[in-house]
Amino acid sequence: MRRIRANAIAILTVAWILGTFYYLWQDNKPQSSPSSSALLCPPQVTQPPRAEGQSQLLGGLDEKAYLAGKQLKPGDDPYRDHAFNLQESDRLGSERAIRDTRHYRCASLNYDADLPSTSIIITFHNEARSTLLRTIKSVLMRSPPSLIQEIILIDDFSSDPEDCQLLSQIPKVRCLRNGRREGLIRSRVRGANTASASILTFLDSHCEVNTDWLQPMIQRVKEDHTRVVSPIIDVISLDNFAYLAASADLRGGFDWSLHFKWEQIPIEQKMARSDPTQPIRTPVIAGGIFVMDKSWFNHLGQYDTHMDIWGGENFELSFRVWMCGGSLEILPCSRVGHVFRKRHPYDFPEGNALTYIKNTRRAAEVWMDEYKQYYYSARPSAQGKAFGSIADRLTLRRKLNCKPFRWYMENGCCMERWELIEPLLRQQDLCLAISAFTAGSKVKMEPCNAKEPRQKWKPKGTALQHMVSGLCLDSQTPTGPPVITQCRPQMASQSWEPQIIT
Ligand code: LR7
Ligand code: MN
Repeated sequence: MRRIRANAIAILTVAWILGTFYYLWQDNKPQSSPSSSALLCPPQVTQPPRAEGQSQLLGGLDEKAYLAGKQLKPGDDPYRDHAFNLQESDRLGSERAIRDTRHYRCASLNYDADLPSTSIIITFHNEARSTLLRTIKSVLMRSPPSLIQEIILIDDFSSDPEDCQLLSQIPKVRCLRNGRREGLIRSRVRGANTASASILTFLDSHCEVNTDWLQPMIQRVKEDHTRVVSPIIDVISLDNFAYLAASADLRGGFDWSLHFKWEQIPIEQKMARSDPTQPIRTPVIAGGIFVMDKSWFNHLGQYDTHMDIWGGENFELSFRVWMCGGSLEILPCSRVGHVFRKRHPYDFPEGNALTYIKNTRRAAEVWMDEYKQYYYSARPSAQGKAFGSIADRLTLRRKLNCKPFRWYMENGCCMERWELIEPLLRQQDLCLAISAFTAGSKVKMEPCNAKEPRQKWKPKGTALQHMVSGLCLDSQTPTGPPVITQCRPQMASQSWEPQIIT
């Protein structure tokens, strides 16, 4: 009898432990997993509004006529004009249900009842009618109406001026048309300058916002106006327009050529994240979809309006926000879909490469201090290319009393660290090399080559010694570029924080 009771207790204990584990596992399981949850909880789908609401949403705009006004002709390449499958986009119509891709715990969060309203700013250049209308409609469908002060469209001198006029018939929508092609940076500034709400929300012209996308972002900015926040950006397939959930473990990053990329959240931060609804601090934002307090946007100097067409403004804004007293975060409970493309469907009047170089050079020259040398090593073609005057932006930086780039690099939020894989000191594909074998010589980045004597280093206490010259890496002053000097490992300027490589 006692034996049986002991067994029963043991079985119950095991069952209880298994049950606990199962519960915890369920809790962490990505909601998108279709298999085990299929029977109990059908995937949540964000429904379009009921039929009677639809006509009101668009006011005077005759949607059918608008969409029919520009359609693919039989035999045309559906990818030609927009670098996505226009036929599929048109076929979808202006609204559709999309899956609620948030972690299920997001649905039970509460937001203040008195959140401030926002001006939505969307700039476009020759956007397809169906994608642009879906962007606008998804905002009207999936945002609490009281939070949408207005939707400001900036038509960046698209070939057809009619789109702007027609879309202005939609309630809350205003459309401004540029008299010449300005690019997305100056267009956004124009939009921000006419916005009447205290909070700005930027969107690309081919997005679909998801359930409760706006409240988490406005809440964070309301609590602290120096926060600049963005959603997790889901993927809308450029081929079949399927709405796909993006990973919730990514943040923004870049390489030294100032090329944006998504990167995994560092492992120690990931382990520390017990609550999947919490914000993720990010070194940079992708650039197109974010919410920012309007006076903070203005205080920080809006954008660098000498940047043209496309590119680089996301780094410039991100560096500036961190270095001048703000912060950047991604909010996992806010989801917005975006059509990611493989090429630009529009022309760059000065050429794509030159424009990107001009814009990123401006960002590097104004914000990156001695680290700009890494940019030039990674992008040698940038040297000598025109980038205009940066005097105004340097004055701005001084006036705002912004921290050095070194601070940005060292405060955890940044790039992959240096790796000493003897004898190379590498960061991705580039290695640290001395420029000459004499004391005082500068160091630079170049493609790794383990046979190159100028690239060979070894640790010497907390210092790093160049093997051939015997000199040590020295940061001199915080603002000057690093050099090699006589080894004095006890000196702070020669002391480098170790990192264990496994
Ligand atoms: O001359 C132009 N004028 C414009 O108004 C060129 C573009 N545009 C508009 C365009 O119609 C679109 O609405 O500007 C917006 C962005 O242009 P895209 O969609 O061609 O850019 P992208 O999605 O490839 O680029 C990302 O990086 C850009 C760098 O300048 C901008 O910051 C984009 O807003 C940004 N998009 C996103 O962050 C969405 C997520 C993608 C990622 C990563
Ligand atoms: Mn885009």
